[in-house]
Amino acid sequence: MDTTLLFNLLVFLLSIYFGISIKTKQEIYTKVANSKKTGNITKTVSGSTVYDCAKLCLLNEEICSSFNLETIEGTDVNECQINGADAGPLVASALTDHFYAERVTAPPDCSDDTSFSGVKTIQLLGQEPFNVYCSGGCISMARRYDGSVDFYQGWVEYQRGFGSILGEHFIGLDNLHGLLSQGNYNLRIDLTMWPPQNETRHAEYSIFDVSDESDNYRLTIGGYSGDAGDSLAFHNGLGFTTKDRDNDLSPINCAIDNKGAWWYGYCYRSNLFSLYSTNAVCPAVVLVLANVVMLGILLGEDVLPME
Ligand SMILES: [Ca+2]
Repeated sequence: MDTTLLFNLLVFLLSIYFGISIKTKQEIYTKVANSKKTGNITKTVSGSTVYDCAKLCLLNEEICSSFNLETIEGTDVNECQINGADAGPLVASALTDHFYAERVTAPPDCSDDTSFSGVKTIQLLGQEPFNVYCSGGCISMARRYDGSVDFYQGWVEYQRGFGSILGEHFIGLDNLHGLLSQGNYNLRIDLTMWPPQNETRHAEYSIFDVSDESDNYRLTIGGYSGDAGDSLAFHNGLGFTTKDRDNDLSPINCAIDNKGAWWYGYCYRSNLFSLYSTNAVCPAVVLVLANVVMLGILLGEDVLPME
């Protein structure tokens, strides 16, 4: 059976869950790759992420003018090295990136203005600014409502994001990972059934994280609430699979077999980036069975035929 998506409106929104200390100082750290500063290292902390190290620098301004993040040779462990004002010049270093502070020119998400709806430029730590769609303080992660954008895309397209910010789009896995690394965000998914029902349901998750490329953008999902049913729990802990990058648990490529891209396992309970059926209606059989399988339908589970 071809993939069935019994919804005509699909919106993913990210809302900030806790405050972010990094952004409150309105500073951002710009990366100089493969470089380091030696001398006047006022503090070192092993096992740091770039965000941990930036926070440490912000909280210790009197001893921090910039910092190195060095990968300890032969491991994937990073060491944060805080440089004071008297550190030496930048020198080349294969295992180290250097970060220096600049004033933030754009906010890190949409939470600064919950009344604003529209396109906003945001900027993540050490990255170039990019545009997102804000709504009620939330960031739009993805939106589908007319099938105008092809979501059957490859790995690179999913990494970078695609579509139109004002129309159908996906924010991109790298942007998503960067956003979620800033703090704790909620994920909210709004679904609308095809005519004639036009009913809406939503699923909200208080635990949502996506790891980086080296870990195949692994999904962490939990803390469900809502009335759409929890069809994402099945996908917790799984890597992302596209038609040209198979990270699923099946001997076949689930993305090819189901014409989508998702955190597939063997293979899915939800498949929201699969084919979009235009001009579809819910067939009568759905009305009859809706009470039984509605939860699955609303998260795009492949349980019923479609006209
Ligand atoms: Ca496979």
